[in-house]
Amino acid sequence: MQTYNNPIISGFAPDPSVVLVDGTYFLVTSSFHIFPGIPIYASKDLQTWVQIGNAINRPEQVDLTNTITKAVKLHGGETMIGAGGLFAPTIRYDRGTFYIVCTNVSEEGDDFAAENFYISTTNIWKGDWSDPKPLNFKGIDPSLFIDDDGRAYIQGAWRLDRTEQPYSTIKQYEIDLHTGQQLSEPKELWQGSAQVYTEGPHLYKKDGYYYLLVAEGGTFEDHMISIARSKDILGPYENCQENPILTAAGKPDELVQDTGHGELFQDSEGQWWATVLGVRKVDDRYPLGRESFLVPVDWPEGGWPRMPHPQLQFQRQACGSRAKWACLPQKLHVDDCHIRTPSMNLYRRQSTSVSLRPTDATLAVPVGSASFVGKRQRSINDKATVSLVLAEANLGKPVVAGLAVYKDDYRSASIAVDFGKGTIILRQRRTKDAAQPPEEVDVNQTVLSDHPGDKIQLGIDSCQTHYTFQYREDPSSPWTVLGSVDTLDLTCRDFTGTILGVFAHNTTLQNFEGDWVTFSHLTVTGQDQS
Ligand code: 6LW
Repeated sequence: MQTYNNPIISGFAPDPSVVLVDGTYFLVTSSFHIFPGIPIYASKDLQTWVQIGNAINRPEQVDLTNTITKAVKLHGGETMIGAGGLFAPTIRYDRGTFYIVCTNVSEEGDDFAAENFYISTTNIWKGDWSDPKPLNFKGIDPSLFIDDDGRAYIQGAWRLDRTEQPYSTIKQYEIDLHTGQQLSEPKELWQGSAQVYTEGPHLYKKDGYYYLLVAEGGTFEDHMISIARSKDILGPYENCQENPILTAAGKPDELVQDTGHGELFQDSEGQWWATVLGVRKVDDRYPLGRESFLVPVDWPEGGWPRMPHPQLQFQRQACGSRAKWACLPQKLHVDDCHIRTPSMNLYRRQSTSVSLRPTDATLAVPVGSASFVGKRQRSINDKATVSLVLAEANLGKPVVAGLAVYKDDYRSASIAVDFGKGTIILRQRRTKDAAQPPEEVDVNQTVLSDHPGDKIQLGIDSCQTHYTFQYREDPSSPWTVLGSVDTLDLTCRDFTGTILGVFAHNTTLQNFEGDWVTFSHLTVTGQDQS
């Protein structure tokens, strides 16, 4: 027996999809409006995961510039903050080629607009993913199933033209993966068991049955996984009497809440597993957003799969090679995050520093990209620090630059130097109610010393309940706390997680060509045990 720890991918890692190829597991997650998009993680033992690339890594593949975030009214009447962009990718492999199918959502609610596409590569390590080929359906969450006879089928959550639930239904059509040509009319497979937001389909074949796994209930408190099966790939699909086979609804004592959107897969030894989405919720706070959890699956021959609720730790027979993979070198900057499609000419990399060109786009712009680069927050107890160079050329200029925790254009908080005013400011953008427009507040500020040194250090410490913002002008002196922000202000019903990163903003409305702002030694260090 071996001890497994959860989450397997922490921080901003929803809708995990997995494929096993030659002893290596590859996992992809949603990335919404963040570029590069669709992070790819690899593991040999389902425990140590390394980000090896991003499937959307060239701005020409998918344009995220106009990806908006907006308040969306949910079925139950609540409002959520819905990010657009890359939703729920599925990864599959067939005879030497990896495929990812995905949706790019550019509007939500009444103006729902989603482009579905697939990309492929024969070398996942190199990361030269193709340009997207379109998939023809109106909906989200495409999946791909390749049958033993080589025929390929796209499943997806089709949006129904009505305002009543089920709102969406699972349909399927056959596709020629080489040309992208649709080979059959979409056919409805199943409307789900609960029939509320029936989404996230994945199809599997086992013991003479096709099994259709879906997410239902919406991605928050009522989220769940349900399953149906049929002897014929076209249906009819029979509902499992034990549905939902996973949910946290009605289980307030479970730490991992909102569980759903999952993937079933076998390890090299034939054991079944599932990766599922969940949040670590304490007093309504889940600062890292939706994350990926692993659960063992019991799937007897001819029977239905059963899975326990995800725990932070569980025992299970070791799977695959026991090789620990911690020593696999992480590719430089593979985990960088930009807001929407960036202009790469705003960034200059040196070995331990990055320079940003200040632009008039703030972290709050609803479209376009601020001058920002960061890393996903992976630990609840995290520490981000950076040195900001106080260049002569910037002093007195209309530039605000610093370190931020960024959720979306509705919510962020930053500690920054206002070069024009000679101050250090803690500024927060928040919305107490997703249905209300966000407000911007200066939580605190102080004056930069008369004779500032070459650099100032900025830091953000996080824990379950707070982000604490601090600075020091002399690296050998203790940190001075400027203030703190409640993590609740960055959490509500939403899709994304938090990103810690640096930004540079030109505060004039004219196209002021400011000097580069240089940050050195940006570190984001997780302090969590697992
Ligand atoms: C995704 C849907 C869902 O498309 O949330 O949790 C949506 N499930 O299946 C966005 O991640």
